[in-house]
Amino acid sequence: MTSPAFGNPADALARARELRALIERWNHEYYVLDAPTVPDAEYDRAFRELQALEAEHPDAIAADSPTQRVGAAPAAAFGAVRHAIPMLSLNNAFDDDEVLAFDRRARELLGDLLTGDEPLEYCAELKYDGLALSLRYEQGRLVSAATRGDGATGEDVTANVRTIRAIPLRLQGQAPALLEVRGEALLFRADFERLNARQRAAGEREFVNPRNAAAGSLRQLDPAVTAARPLRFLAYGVGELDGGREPDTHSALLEWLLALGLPVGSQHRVLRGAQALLSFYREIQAQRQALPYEIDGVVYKVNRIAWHETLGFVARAPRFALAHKFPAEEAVTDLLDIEIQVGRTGVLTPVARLRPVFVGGTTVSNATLHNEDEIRRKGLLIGDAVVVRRAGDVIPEVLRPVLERRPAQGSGEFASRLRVFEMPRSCPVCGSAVVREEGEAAWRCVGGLYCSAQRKQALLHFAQRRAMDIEGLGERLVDQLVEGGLVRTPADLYRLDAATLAGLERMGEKSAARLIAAIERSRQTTLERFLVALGIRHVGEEVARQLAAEYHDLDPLIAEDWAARQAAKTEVQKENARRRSRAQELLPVPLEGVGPEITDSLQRFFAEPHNRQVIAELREAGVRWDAPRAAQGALLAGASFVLTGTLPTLSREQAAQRIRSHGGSVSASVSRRTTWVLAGEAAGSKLDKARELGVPVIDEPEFLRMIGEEPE
Ligand code: D41
Repeated sequence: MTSPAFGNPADALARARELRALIERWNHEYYVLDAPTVPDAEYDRAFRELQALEAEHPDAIAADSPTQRVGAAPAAAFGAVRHAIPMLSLNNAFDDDEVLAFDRRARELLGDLLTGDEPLEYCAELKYDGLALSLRYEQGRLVSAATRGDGATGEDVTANVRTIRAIPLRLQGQAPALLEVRGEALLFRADFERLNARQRAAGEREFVNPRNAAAGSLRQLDPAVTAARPLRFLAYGVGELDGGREPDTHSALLEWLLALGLPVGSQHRVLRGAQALLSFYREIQAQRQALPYEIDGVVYKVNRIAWHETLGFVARAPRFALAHKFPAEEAVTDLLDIEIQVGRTGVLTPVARLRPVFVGGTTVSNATLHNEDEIRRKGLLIGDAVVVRRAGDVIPEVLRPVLERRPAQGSGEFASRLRVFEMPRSCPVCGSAVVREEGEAAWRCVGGLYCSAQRKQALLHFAQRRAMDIEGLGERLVDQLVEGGLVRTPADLYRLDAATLAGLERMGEKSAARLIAAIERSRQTTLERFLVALGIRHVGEEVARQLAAEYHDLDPLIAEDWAARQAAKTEVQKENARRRSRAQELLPVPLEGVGPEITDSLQRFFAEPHNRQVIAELREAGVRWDAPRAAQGALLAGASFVLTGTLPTLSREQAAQRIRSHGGSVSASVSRRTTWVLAGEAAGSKLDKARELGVPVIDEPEFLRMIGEEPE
């Protein structure tokens, strides 16, 4: 982390003073009040900036600077406990190079203890994101418990720890006369969710994350409150030990603690060499979200305990261990603006425009805010500093404003810099009215296909893979087609020519020709896909499948009296209820999965003349689907196909669809029963198998001619 360079020592001093005041306040909020106002990453950044400043200007270091101690003094409410052996901190690594340097240094220091270039053995474990605790067992009984505090002195939390069921009051088996166990107190995710639900129900303040909830639960003045909190503990080491023999390796130590009845994380592993550590890191990172508790990295420890002393310490951190941290999942940035996106069905979605920020391993600059209630619930103002979270592959989320960054209300700065978000009273794209329907969170533009935003989204929906599958018709192209007035409805797509397309931005003749070919191919589809493509509200793939299976063709769907159909269905359901109570045989329910919301939507869609017009135009343009069963062409009836390799123009799905629509079937492997193998580029073992069994092999052009289509 870089600090702004302060050439002028007076500026450096002022900045250092400012940072110290900030950090002290955050420490107090975090350690004493259990109510942090900034994410850890923000704290770390300020801390490192102060460290860097003090390194550049040693005269700027004050004896009471937060950099001169670790952690915080114990709260006065709990008795102080001096740790007989200090609880050290861990050095952090944020990238691979730091891990390699750690390994190199350890090997150098161990020198002759290692033979030749044999790799150093480590025990790797998870870095639990909790609160460090020390537990003292005398003659196998729990006698005291203390928090880490500043490493030298912690708080006596014995009464509270005794209420934690995850911590044994008596050890099992051969316990030593004195054993000080060190580990982390934490809350599992599921327990945290339940705890917050309970807090909510009781009208109490919710916790920001499991770690703060764990800290808050442990540092309760009333042990009865701690007892009601589902705290856990995971052991990772030993402090004082008397009257027992410490195992030779850290991995054996963990096994020993487990045998004594202490909870130990299940993921520790013995590894040799730095590359193995890096693989472990990546493996755990991939599993991170699936773990029952939060971790913020992994920890590597030289496995042979006798070598820990040889390696020694730097400041307050041992040289035998290293914490390899994951990228922070939360960061603070500015909410620059809230813009409105209009979706396919006209829903107005507020989207946060953020000052780009690196979080969870990527740069985030936008995040959906869902709807206006969500913005109000979170209390966000445009111009706020906000906490952004991106965990794993989950979409980024704006969690909350950093209230302490907000100037006092009423001051001039407040008025000029911060703005309350207002949902627009008309569509920002087309100017049509917006309505909020009863029981819905979203505002909707009533402009329909008059609204160019909805038109664009409708076209993208029409062309998507699950619908008409027009490859290459992406967002940028649709923008140009709609804005240039070239395309208004999906039917217009079938009137485009290559010359027009080639004139568009980022379009060469080749890509124009490819797109035209893709549009051509999409004419042959299935009723199910066509129904999905129309974008009728509530009609997705599953509903489309049911409708296609029941109606076989579009005209009876258009002609259907959906209200009557729904009424008839309700009658059948009532009749069935009567029959059920009399244990009689039930009648089949028509369109089982198609409820009134869907039939209403179908009724409304097909009643709209514009929609019927577009459907008619699409049919005129040659869009067709597999004919109703009775009249189905039996070109490939009874033929069994196997597809292999990449075909020149058809996707696998498109080829399979054509085979099925002509009465053939597709199977995964070649056997004597296979009629044809349809092979493309880079065909593999299936092709060999076909040759072996003498199954005829055809290519795409042959296939297309077979079903009466013209190859390109
Ligand atoms: O999971 C952890 N948070 C963790 C913390 C761990 N797995 N191992 C640790 N090992 C140590 C040493 C090597 C110094 C005994 C630690 C910590 N320390 C630690 N926790 C809080 C400060 C230091």
